[in-house]
Amino acid sequence: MEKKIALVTGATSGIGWATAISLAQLGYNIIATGRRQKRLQDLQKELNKEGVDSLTLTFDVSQKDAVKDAFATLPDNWKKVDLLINNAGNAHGMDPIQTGSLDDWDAMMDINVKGLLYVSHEVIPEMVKREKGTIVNIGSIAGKEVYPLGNVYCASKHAVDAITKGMRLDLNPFGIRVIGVHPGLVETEFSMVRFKGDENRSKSVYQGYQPLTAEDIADTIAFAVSRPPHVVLADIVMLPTAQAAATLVKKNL
Ligand code: NDP
Ligand code: 8X3
Repeated sequence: MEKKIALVTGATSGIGWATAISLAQLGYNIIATGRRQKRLQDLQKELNKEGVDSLTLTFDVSQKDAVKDAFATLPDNWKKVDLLINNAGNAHGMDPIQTGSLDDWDAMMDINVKGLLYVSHEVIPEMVKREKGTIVNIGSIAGKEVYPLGNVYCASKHAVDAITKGMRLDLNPFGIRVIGVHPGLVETEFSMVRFKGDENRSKSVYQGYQPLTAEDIADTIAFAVSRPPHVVLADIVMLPTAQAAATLVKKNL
């Protein structure tokens, strides 16, 4: 039987990288995307070790035309994506609304929300035609709660939650499974991006307790997508045990 194809956005680090590896271990051929080409090449070497075929696409999800152009380069035998992991995204800054940066706000809405839509727009029509497929959207605890200084990041992830629900409704006639995965604190490059390379501030986010790892999230995604076709784990909120809510984390400092 032909191998299924999974497309993972934001596969150059963190949750996306770990998910690409986990899905390869499940036997999927992988389309890995991101902006950092060298990282994609490194990932491809790891995927080769898993014995699957892979292909990389280097583009910025927030650039509508770049997304279209990248998908247009897909060879015919890679066009039928069985599993889409909409993971690319980040927080940019953490400021009160009255002093927030317009560039940060643009980045979060353009990447986390519009980028997810642009990629989905390229993938979903083929799933609809074939009346099958699975979509996993990576939201966040920030899409379930709003926390101080989280304002626009939380808004972007609430939008991801709404889009996930909307996809599930609209794609219901076609038997397409739509899964929302909403992690709490996961130690990745996320905080380095949010705090613009401030290593001390980034490290402190994960100190005094055991955060989730990217592999924890990847394991859960692999579990969810490998349920029988009649089962959808529609909405998964996943926290470190030390975290009870977005801002309540039991730390031993
Ligand atoms: P990382 O910073 O480690 O990874 C982010 C990924 O997104 C990278 O591969 C990056 O690739 C990609 N990305 C960012 N901007 C763009 C862009 N404009 N175009 C294309 N790709 C882009 O963070 P995580 O792995 O933690 O984050 C993955 C997802 O998980 C995000 O949606 C995040 O919001 C969400 N999340 C993270 C949590 C956490 O605590 N870490 C908790 C809850 C949700 P590149 O830079 O190469 O383009
Ligand atoms: C990332 C987790 O708590 O920083 O989405 O919003 S949090």
